[in-house]
Amino acid sequence: MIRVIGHGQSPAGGSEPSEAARTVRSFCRICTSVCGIVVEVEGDAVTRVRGDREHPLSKGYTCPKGRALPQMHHHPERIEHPQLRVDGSLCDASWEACLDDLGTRLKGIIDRHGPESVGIFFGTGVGMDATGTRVAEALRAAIGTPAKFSPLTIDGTAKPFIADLVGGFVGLSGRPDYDNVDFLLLIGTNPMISHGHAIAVPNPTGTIRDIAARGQVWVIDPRRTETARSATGHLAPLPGTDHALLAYLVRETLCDGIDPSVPVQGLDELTAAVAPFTLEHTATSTDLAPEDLARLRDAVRDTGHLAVETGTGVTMTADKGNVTQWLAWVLMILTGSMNRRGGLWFHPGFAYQLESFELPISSPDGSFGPGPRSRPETRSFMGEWPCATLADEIEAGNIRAVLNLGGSLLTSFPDTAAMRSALGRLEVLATTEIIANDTTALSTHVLPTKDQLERSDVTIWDALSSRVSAQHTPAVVAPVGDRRSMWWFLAELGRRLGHDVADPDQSDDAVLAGVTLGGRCSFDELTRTGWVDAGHELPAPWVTRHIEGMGGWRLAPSPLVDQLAALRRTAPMVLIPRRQPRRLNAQLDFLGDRPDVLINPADAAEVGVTDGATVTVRGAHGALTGVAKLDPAIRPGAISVPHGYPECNVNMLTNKEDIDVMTGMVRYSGVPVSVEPA
Ligand SMILES: Nc1nc2c(c(=O)[nH]1)N[C@H]1C(S)=C(S)[C@@H](COP(=O)(O)OP(=O)(O)OC[C@H]3O[C@@H](n4cnc5c(=O)[nH]c(N)nc54)[C@H](O)[C@@H]3O)O[C@H]1N2
Ligand SMILES: Nc1nc2c(c(=O)[nH]1)N[C@H]1C(S)=C(S)[C@@H](COP(=O)(O)OP(=O)(O)OC[C@H]3O[C@@H](n4cnc5c(=O)[nH]c(N)nc54)[C@H](O)[C@@H]3O)O[C@H]1N2
Ligand code: SF4
Ligand SMILES: [Mo]
Repeated sequence: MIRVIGHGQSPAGGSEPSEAARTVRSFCRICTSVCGIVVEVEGDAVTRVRGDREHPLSKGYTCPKGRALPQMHHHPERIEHPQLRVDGSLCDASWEACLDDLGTRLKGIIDRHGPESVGIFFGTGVGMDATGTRVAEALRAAIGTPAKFSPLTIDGTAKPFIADLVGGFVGLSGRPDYDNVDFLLLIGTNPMISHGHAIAVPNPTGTIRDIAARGQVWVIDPRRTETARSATGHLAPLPGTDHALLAYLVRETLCDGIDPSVPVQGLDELTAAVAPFTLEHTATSTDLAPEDLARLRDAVRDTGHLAVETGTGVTMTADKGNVTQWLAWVLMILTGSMNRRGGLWFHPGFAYQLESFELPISSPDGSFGPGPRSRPETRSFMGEWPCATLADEIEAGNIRAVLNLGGSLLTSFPDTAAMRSALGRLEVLATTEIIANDTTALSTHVLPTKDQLERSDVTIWDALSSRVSAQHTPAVVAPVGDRRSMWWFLAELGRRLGHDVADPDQSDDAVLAGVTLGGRCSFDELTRTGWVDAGHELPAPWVTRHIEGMGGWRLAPSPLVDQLAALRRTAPMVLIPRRQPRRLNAQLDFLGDRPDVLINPADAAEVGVTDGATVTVRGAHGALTGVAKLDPAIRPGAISVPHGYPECNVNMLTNKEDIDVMTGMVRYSGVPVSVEPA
């Protein structure tokens, strides 16, 4: 069923739009919740963003980040003109001069060193730009470089990896049936602040409170988070021990007997793999009281069906992320919660329409390709090289040019010192940006692209959306200065390299019309209505068909069984990540969130640190200085520092060698550190 909802330029109930002051309906593209917004504009000034009460999905909800779009647009450091590095300094230049220089240099590099000498980072800034992403992918393919990088390997490979191994298809994107679930187990995710990891949880406060009111919400997190405070249960294990907690629950579920109607394979291997995880063993490894673990087990036993959702607190623990995500899926499979109401549903994609064809069945060993030469222990996964290898590939002289499409490389990649030194060696570092930062300061070419209010757009990551739906927005304001569309820049660059990836003379809307909607609706219909919802069936026959065709869910893929058996203990003091309400990664710095170093009062007392004191946090290769906040809400042994700050840069503590050998995922949680007064 396709439902369309009206989408006017001026929301009903608003005053008549005048030339000077007008309101435009749009949707926020800061995060994947894609809330409906109403943007107030006076002349060139964006004066206010508020929630669109008539929006079918968000119904007026927004968060402080979306409401900060006017300040983002009017940021004092916004980039309005192309810049070219001449004699060591960045100078304003024309697009023509920048493109010609960049084209000539890239062509020379490719001629001398081959296509793999060009690395491309698909950062968060291109991730919500539909035409930018599409044309960037076309240009990457035309150049023929395998050196593609994206937040996939700094955010969480575990989710698609487990879909591939256990579900037999990397594109199985599971999401709790938030509307109907009665038992929600959240592990290492704080949706109240993040609005979900990878998949969107719009209006998380309402969603979590509703579930807690009708059933149970349990949060597993070393910190008593905003979400934990609204939950019915919270356990704070040692960081990096969630796999043990889940293995215990799986072991108990197996002892109780499982739903015989669910097709599975590998039951004996699974039973053997979780056998060591008795109550006593698990209580010791997680540092949880046996009574608390038993309480959770009883709650799971009583509920029948449940949904388990994980976040970066799981996916960022490198090797442990895979086994934890695996056991989370296994718990849902064994309780018959997969592909059913009140459990987990799988997004068919609005454009991709996974239900319309026979899904290929992947290898139980994982689908990998060759990795970069400088790091022979790594492989490519989903067509990408691990972010952890970029610095080494540059140092080895294999990568000589980087196209950084909306990325904050110095704050988001591991090992800041190594990254800074590697980026400095590049012949070309071309960055498309909207606001100057420490990465643009190192770049050879800075290309100012349209921000989200300056471009028409459609939603592209439809499998991350909470509905099977698509949205469209017109451009709200004209681009400032010389800003151009990301796609246009890439098309012009392509032309200079001899590739026809898009006609640069087209309009934005012509390119947007070519972004596939998979035939669920026409582009005209979407621009007219703004929002199209295709709905979904639960259970979904396409999932049932695929799993049966595979011979049942693969409960015990051998790479995971081996990883579980080989896991080592976490260090006594570790760094864990956290998101903040008024920031997105390195963005929205003007909203005032601070990089407080959260430390348990008992840990602080042991090392002589007081509240508000300046502390040094030391990792394997570097240290950072920050302000300690003594916080009883964080458990002993864990230090929480957010990322995205150029000065107090948490990636001074991370290590590009410390990765999951299966997927190349960086360890950003459970990083061994020590703390001392500065
Ligand atoms: N230690 C540690 N490191 C981490 C993390 C962690 O928790 N700990 N988290 C990781 C995660 S989950 C992620 S996703 C990555 C994020 O890594 P990045 O994608 O590098 O992070 P952002 O800071 O979001 O950078 C996006 C950049 O795009 C720019 N931008 C915004 N809108 C636009 C636009 O419309 N067009 C263009 N051209 N640019 C735009 C912004 O100004 C910003 O500089 O960082 C990772 N790094
Ligand atoms: N406001 C805001 N929203 C965001 C972002 C942002 O920067 N700000 N970033 C966006 C991005 S790029 C992403 S990837 C998502 C991430 O979304 P989430 O994964 O929900 O991110 P966090 O809110 O950091 O939640 C991770 C939680 O894991 C806990 N944790 C750390 N280590 C462990 C562990 O070993 N075990 C367990 N059980 N828990 C652990 C942390 O204490 C933290 O509460 O958020 C997105 N949304
Ligand atoms: S939750 Fe906030 S940042 Fe995300 S789309 Fe909605 S308003 Fe934008
Ligand atoms: Mo992320």
